[in-house]
Amino acid sequence: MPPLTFSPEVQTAREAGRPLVALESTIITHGMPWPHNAEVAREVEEDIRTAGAVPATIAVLEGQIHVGLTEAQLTMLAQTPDALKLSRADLAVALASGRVGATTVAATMICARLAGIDVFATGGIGGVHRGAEASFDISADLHELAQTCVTVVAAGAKAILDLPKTLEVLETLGVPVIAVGQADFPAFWSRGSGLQAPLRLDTPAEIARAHLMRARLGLPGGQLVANPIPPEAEIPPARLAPLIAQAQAEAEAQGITAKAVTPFLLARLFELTEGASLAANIALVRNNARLAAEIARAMARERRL
Ligand code: PSU
Ligand code: MN
Repeated sequence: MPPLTFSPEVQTAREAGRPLVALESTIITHGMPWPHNAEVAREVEEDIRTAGAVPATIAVLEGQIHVGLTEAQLTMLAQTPDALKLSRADLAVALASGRVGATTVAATMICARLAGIDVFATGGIGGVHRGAEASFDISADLHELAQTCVTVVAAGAKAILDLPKTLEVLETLGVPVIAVGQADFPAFWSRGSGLQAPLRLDTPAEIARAHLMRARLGLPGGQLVANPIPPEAEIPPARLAPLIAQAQAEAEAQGITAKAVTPFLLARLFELTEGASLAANIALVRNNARLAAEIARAMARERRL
């Protein structure tokens, strides 16, 4: 039996068969600065409740996968920047050694599947980093999407990445990349990337049916639902491009590698945009949470049909 601990709210929802939405915790510990991280974590949970589903923020504490965090656990985690950043490779070690760990997209997908949760909302997935042809830095999130049957709602992949290569790898791995409401693959802080998304669906019901159809076909893996940032919150790509290039050059000059790369780039962009990147990140996560709640509700309805 996997070491799962459900919060009282999630336990009650499970017993009542209510739709659940998983949330990750690396965005809290490594993606946003204190105290914004704690505020956002609470707001995102509330957005899901308002949209008629139940939030389950996932983290590793005291040898258990916690599915749903109490207010105290959430605040504690938000003030633990040295929590481990857990991907597929790290999950068992963190659990076996009783460490505090925040789950990335990959690890959250694994935990959500163990907990029977089909839908998960985050900001942006990890992907192929710029310069990956030399560094080999390709996020484990992509391989997880290929093997774990959870629908991940994100604003595309983070624009600090090489988006054309990220789409190529997702295609190779057989991951459905579904843009919502537009043809363009979203670029996290910006609505468009100039790259066509391979697939497009415009309603939560269609997305839910596609998830269930994959299971009926016996296909492993999940789907990436790429939901553009709301128009009023987006940062134009032309404003971001030089700042991303600068942050990237600094990361290389400082020898930042492996798990540290994404947190470094996000933190530098927060400084270089004077907080605008964080405001956009918050808006897009909340937007993804609302759509994920709709998809989870549609999934529950489709299952009853
Ligand atoms: N979305 C955000 N902020 C984040 C992340 C997602 O808005 O910080 C995290 C997720 O946990 C994702 C991770 O899995 O960034 C990617 O890390 P890497 O590039 O090291 O795989
Ligand atoms: Mn990486």
